[in-house]
This record gives sequence, structure tokens and C-alpha cells, in this order.
Amino acid sequence: MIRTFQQHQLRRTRLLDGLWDFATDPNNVGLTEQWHTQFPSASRKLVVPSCWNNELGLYEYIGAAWYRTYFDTTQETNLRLCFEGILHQADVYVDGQHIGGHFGGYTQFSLVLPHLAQGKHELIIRVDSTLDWQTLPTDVADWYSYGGIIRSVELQELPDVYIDSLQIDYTLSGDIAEVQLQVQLQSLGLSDQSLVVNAATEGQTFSEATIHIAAGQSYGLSLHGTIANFRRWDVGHPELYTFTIRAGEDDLTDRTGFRTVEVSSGQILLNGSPLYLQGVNRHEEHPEWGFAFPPKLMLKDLAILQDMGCNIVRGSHYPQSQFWIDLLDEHGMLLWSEIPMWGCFMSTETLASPLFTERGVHMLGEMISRDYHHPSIIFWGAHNEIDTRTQEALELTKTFVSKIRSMDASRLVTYATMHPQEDIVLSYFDVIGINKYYGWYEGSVDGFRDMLQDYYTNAESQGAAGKPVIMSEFGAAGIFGDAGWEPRLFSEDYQADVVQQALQIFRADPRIVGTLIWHFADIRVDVRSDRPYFRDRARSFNNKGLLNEYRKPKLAYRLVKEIYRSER
Ligand code: ADA
Repeated sequence: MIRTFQQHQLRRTRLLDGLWDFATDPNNVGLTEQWHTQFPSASRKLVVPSCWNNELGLYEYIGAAWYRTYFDTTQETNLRLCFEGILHQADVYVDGQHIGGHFGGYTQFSLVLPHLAQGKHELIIRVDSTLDWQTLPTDVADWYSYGGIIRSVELQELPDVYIDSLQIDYTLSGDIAEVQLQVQLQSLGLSDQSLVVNAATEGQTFSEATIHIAAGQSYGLSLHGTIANFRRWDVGHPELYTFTIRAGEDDLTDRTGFRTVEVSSGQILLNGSPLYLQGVNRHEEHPEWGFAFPPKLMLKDLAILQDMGCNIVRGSHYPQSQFWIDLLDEHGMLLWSEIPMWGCFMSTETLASPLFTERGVHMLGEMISRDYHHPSIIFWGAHNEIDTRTQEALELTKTFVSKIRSMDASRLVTYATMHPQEDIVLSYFDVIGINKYYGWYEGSVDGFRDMLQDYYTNAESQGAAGKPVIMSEFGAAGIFGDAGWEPRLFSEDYQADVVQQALQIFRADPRIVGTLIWHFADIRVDVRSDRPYFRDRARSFNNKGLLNEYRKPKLAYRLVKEIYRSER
């Protein structure tokens, strides 16, 4: 996996990233012609990870495509293939056999191949980037429909008993952290085994266990430890603890930071102190790389966020790379993480679809289990801009929020509403995010004042008064370099005016605990002729970035930096 730290010392891992064979399949003949056993000869090479839409001739391609590579095993081995992100449907074949599939482009999955014979193996993946009304996102999304293997592919050699998962939980009291490590082991062996499982962090050893695991079975155990005088993770104070589990011949290292997040008297408290959140929304996207965003640029994006004076970023609108979240952990920057809910604002049909709900619940599960340990994440976002005035949205909200709370009670649950004045789901959340675009889609910036008043009235009528409010999206488009003497629509001046005035209103309202400007940088948008949406997106970009797509600052960036770095 591409992380900022090493996860295994004992388990052998290797990345399969590099040049793969690649063939598009616009008419979907690959399944009938069995391309998984006979890869088409008319293929080309493509780098993994990448998005195919960044290649010549494939800019507009949405549909199926096939990828192939090879790997060797020097002896009979148990293998685990880990896929960090494939947009959107993946079907995996090894040596002609279908070994598994996965839907959902922004969460990782893995497949285990027990006792794979020694030799050269062929790995073929059918990827389908087609979206529709029941997918997350739907086929209407305000970002580019990239397809491909967007994140790394890793091959791991597993011993007969391996560590399947680790969950680190803790309770803090005074300067003592009580830590519980839940370890799930899996046997692939043909005979029972006894082995020692132990854990350590920073030289401190935890309780140790000798376990007996039956052939082919799984085994769960928990190890405990106490850390005295622990260091708290906080904004700008990225104190992290690295835990290493050893189980027989296998190991796993993961990392967390100790901190508390709660809501009290209309405030968000981090480690007991009120937080005022200053940030932006950020897509993990770049015109040259699409969603296969390189680590080098992540470091630069982070430096820009710090320069601007941000303490939070919203991972709009999907789980972002683990490398990015590792960096946020390491720099004391907060994160709002969510699943790709986009395109459900026009009708409730999608919200009522059982398949859509099931996919959403599954993605929430995958996001939370992948990212459970990151101290930077303080919010799980359940959905974005669905029609939260409706019964369908209410039912979906209940299902999503209970899924989130069943998996993680240590973080706050939020969402982004575009109907704050009539919203009926407020009471299910800890924090309310409001997306509104006065000064752009609706009237003048002053409209924010009446909207907020109406929201507070609505919240009161639903027993949700006093919940902390974040302005989770607001902004205006400004084309980079278009400046003048007057703030015309689409100019840098107009955008800067809207953002500045809006921030003044929000910062003066004590019920608002944070602002997330839409958006960090301009992003590419899908405006193909068969897609009637977003025809107002000049240059085929959402131009509401404070930076352009190549991270050059606009006027609004400089003003926001001044505001975010000043006292409220
Ligand atoms: C919405 C949406 C964003 C973006 C924005 C805009 O609030 O959540 O993804 O599309 O509007 O620019 O209109």
C-alpha cells in the first residue's frame, strides 16, 4: 500500500504498479469473447495507477476496459492482492479464473489466493467506469467521469496464519490512555497451529497471548495496554503512536493518535477545547493525473492548505488516498471524510432504491474500516445535497447514520444540506453542514443572513437547535487571470468579493463553528454533448477554486489567507 510508513517487516509485499497491457471494450464483447483467457492482441500499454481519460484518444471514454500484468511466485504461496482504488466496477481474474469483484471506486479491497502454485501468473482486471442512477456517484456528478485503476495494486505473501485486521480503540482519562487492540487472524493452513501474538508501541509491550487456531478458521482476540503520560494528537500537534502486531510469522503496523472529539453547548470540542474550523473542500484531482493523484502533489497541496491558514479540509466527495490522510495525520490537519453521494438532488427515486442504499452502506463500511485509525478524521459525512425535505431522504439518513454509529462512536456524524430551511433530517446528526451559494446561484451574498435565520427557526422546530453549524460549501467561479476594474461574473474580483463578504457574515455568527470554501482548486467537469448538465462550466471546469487546476493562486486565495490568518 502507498502509505507514509511501512506496514510490514515480516510479510513480503511488492507493488504491481507499472506498465500494464490495456484494451478498451466499448461494445462489451470481452465477456463473451473471454478476454480473461485470451487477452486481445490489439492492446496498448497504460501505467498503473492512472486514469485512462488522461491518455490521447481516451478523453471521453466511459465504459469497460481490460488490464493485464504478470507476477511470479518462486514457490507455492498464499497471496493477497490489494487494490487501493478502481473506478468503479472491477472484476479480477488470475490465470483465467474469476477470483472476485468489487463496486466502488474510492475504497480498497483485497482478494486472497491460498496455496497458489509456483510459477508465472497472469492477472487480468476488467474495469467498468459506467455509472447510472443507482451508482455512487450517480451518472450526474459535478466532476469528471474518470475511469481506471487509480491507485496502487499490491501483492502480499501470506503465511498460513495471517493477520486479517486490526482495530485500535482507546479511552483517555487524565494522562493515561487505556488501549485495546482487536486482532483478527485467519488460517489458510491445512493443519491446526499454535502461535504467539503480541503487540508493541514505542518500546512498550502489551499483553501477549498464545493462541490455538484451527485449520482454515478465523480467530479474534484482544490485547490490552496502558500508556502513561501519553501525548495528545491535536491541530498543529501531530503526536502519533505506531503499533506493531506480531502473530507467528506475520506482522502488521498501523498508526493512530489519541484525542477526543465531542459536541457540547453548540461547540465542537477537540481534546475538550472549542474548535473554530477554517478550511476548504478538496477533490483529489488534477488535469494531468485525474484521480490518480501523485504523492508529490499531495505534499504540495498540504503545504498550500497550511499557507492559507486552514486547520481542516473536506474530502469532497469521496474517500481520498490513504497517503493523503497519513500526511494530514502527520501535520495535525483535520479531515471530513464522506462517500460519493452526488446527483440525488433532483429526484427521490435514487434515494428509495434498495440497491443504491446497499451500495452506500457498503461504502460507508469500507471507508470506516479503512480509515478508523486516522486521528485527523473528526467527521464522517453521510451524504451530500440529497433532497433532505423528503421521507426517502429521512429513511436513507436513518440507515446511513446507524451504520456509521454502529462502527464508530468516537467521531461526529455530519452531512451537507442544500435545504437547510426545510430539512427534516437535522436531529440525526451531531453537526450540520450547509451548502449555499448566495452571490452565485441565488441572489446576493446578503441572502445568507435570511437563510441562516430560517435555518435556525427550522432547527428549533425540529428540536435540533443548538447543533453546531459549519458552512460546508459556498463560493463563486472566477476564471484564473480574468481580472479588471469591476467585479464582473466569472472574474477573479467577483469571486474574491463573494468569498470575502460571505466569510465576514459567517465569522460574525457565533452559531457557526466553521467554514469550508468551495473549492480548493478548479476541477475538470464532464460537459460532453450527450450530457446536458453543467453547460455553464466555462473551460469545462468548475472554476470555483481559490487556485486554478495547476495550483496557481487567484485573488480570492490571497484574501482568504489574510482572513484565515487573522483573529475572528
Ligand atoms: C454543490 C456540490 C459541489 C459542487 C458545487 C457547485 O454544492 O456539492 O460538488 O458541484 O455545488 O460548484 O455548484
